[in-house]
This record gives sequence, C-alpha cells and structure tokens, in this order.
Amino acid sequence: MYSQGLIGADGRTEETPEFLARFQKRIDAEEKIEPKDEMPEGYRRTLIRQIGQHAHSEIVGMLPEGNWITRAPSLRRKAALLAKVQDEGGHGLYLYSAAETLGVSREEMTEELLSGKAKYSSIFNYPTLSWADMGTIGWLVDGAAIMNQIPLCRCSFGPYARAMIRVCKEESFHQRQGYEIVMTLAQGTPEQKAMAQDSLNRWWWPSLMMFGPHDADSQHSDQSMAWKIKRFTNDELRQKFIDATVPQAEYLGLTIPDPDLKWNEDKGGYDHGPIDWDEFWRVVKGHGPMAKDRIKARKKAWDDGAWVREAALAHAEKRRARKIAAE
Ligand code: BYC
Repeated sequence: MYSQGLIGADGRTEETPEFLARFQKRIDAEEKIEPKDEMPEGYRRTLIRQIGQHAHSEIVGMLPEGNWITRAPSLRRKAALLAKVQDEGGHGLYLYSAAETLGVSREEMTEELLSGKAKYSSIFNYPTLSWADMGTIGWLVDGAAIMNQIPLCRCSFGPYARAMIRVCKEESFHQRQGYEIVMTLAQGTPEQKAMAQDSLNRWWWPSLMMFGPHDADSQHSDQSMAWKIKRFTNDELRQKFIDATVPQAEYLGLTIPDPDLKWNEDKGGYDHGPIDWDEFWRVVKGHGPMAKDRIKARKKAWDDGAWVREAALAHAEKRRARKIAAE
C-alpha cells in the first residue's frame, strides 16, 4: 500500500556545488530558512515529505482516541480527552500550513495520504481496546512525540520550527493527562491495575517504533541531520525516551514488557531487548491491524467535507468579485 509519494519523492539535488555550499553555510550558522529563501530542491522535498507525514499523523491520530470520547468514565475525563483530540486536529492544521509554504497544497497532500502514497505514523495503526489505552497513549505516544518534537523546535526551516513550539506545549498537557489516567488505574482495584498493565504491554513496543527504523536502516537521517532538519538520530531519541520512561513505569508499579531491559552503568542508560523490525515494516507498508479502517475514515471525512470546501471557495469567490466591483 505504501510507497514513497510523488510529493517529495526525490531527495536529489541538481544545484551547483557553490549553491549547495552557500546554503550549507547558512544552515551551519544556525540561520532559519524561510519559505521564500533559496533552498535546494532536496531540502524542500524532504521537508514536504516529513511535515506532510507529520500532519497526517496528527489527523489520523485523532481517530484511536476519538473512538473513546463517548465512553470516557467521567465528565472531567471526557472534557480533557475532547480537548486533547481537538488539539491534535489543530496540530495537523498548523503542519499542513507549514508544508503549504513550500508550494504544495493541502489537497495534494491529502490525496497522497488517501491513495496510500504518503505515510503517517505507524503507531496509529493499532486498536484502542480499553479505557486504559487513553492513558497509555497520552503517556507513551505523546511522550514519544514530545521527545521527537522538542528538537524539531530547532529545525532549520522556520515555519516548521515555530509550529513545533506550540505543539510541544500542548503535547506536554496531553502526556500529563495520560499519565494521570494510568496512575489512577495503577492505584485502583486489581482489575484496573491489570487493565493498565495490559495496555502498557500492547503499546510499549509500537511506541519505540515511532522513532523510526534503526539508524543503520534510516535512509534519510544523514542528509536530514546535515540540513539540521533532524537534530538527533532515530536511535538516540529512542534511547532518551526509554531512559525517561522506565522510572515513570517503576513509579506506577507497572512492568515494562521487556525482559532484557536493564540499566547499563557504563553508557548511563538502559539496554533493551530486540525490536521486531519485521512488524514495524509490515505496519509502515500498510498492513497494520487498523490500517484499512484509518484510511477509510479519512476518506469518508474528506468526501463528506467536499461541500464545505466548495461552499467556502464559492463564498470567497463571491466576496472577491464584490470587492472588485466596488473598486
Ligand atoms: N511510521 O529514513 P527514516 C502525535 C518511514 S503524531 C511510519 O528514518 P525520517 C500524536 C519514513 O517516513 C506525531 N513511517 O525517515 C497525534 C521513511 O519512509 P519514506 C508524529 C515511518 O523521515 C495524535 C522510512 O520509514 N510525529 O504526536 O528521516 C495523538 C525510513 O525512515 C516511521 C512525527 O511525524 C513511523 N514510525 O525519520 C497522539 C514526527 N518511521 O518517507 C499523538 C516527524 C519512519 O522515505 N517525523 N518511517 O517513504 C520525523 O521526525 C521523522 O520523519 C521520523 C522518520 C523520525 C518519523
């Protein structure tokens, strides 16, 4: 189902060495690159690919949690979850807007998502089976997202970096609301604690996969690091996430489902067991448990919204014509 999309498909640059050196000098001097600045085509395409994928992840990511809004156990939980899911929609919109500054339309990006050419985060292809999953998603999935997105606030492309600042603030609230849900369950009845543990068992490994393939298999990392789009490699961020999360699980009295997890004094971090990369690539290639449902839901929303887009365009056109007539 997935292949590299037409937008951003080709990371090669055809610019002269002098042009590329001049651009790299700006990057190395930590200057922000703005939409109207000269930039290598590969830089532009890499950003469209990554920001587009990021935007799709935010919007598709509304679905697993949206599914639980009506079943939240109290009004307080319902209000918080509703606000969180709404925030994710907002993140998607900032990100689509940031990508649009690079000359791609939201329609094109959406078409690539719906046709299966553009990716979204593998994590959203897993089902949400219990209320505990709302806690675990906030705790682990938003936790992993923050770990990945904080360095993106220093991304060399201005609009992406600026969008990330607000996104990270909101993700921080999401992570806390999730952790609070898990804490309540972990301190509750034995059944509630078991529900939290079951949820952690199911989400732990997929959360580690969010950071992308092992560095040795990450085809884009070297170039993206040189352009300071990425500031850390996939494995570096995954390690930071594990080191931050293990003590949180210990505090909750929950067990991370990795028998090989142990503190390594020499490296000052945790060693962990092997990640199932076959599962990762299966999910990335569109064979995740919920992949078909996610795309079906996005397609329905896009089709159902067609009349709104048409009406908005017609309204804008009328206003423009009226303004011209009045001039
Ligand atoms: N899932 O060379 P690599 C959220 C692809 S949502 C699917 O390492 P790169 C939230 C990768 O695209 C936040 N695909 O790539 C929302 C590439 O394929 P293409 C989501 C993946 O770009 C709602 C290939 O594998 N965050 O917080 O250098 C509720 C090789 O990878 C994945 C973002 O989107 C994956 N996990 O690094 C709750 C962060 N990993 O494109 C929470 C922005 C890799 O060549 N993105 N692939 O066909 C990034 O930081 C980077 O794109 C990645 C991958 C670290 C993900």
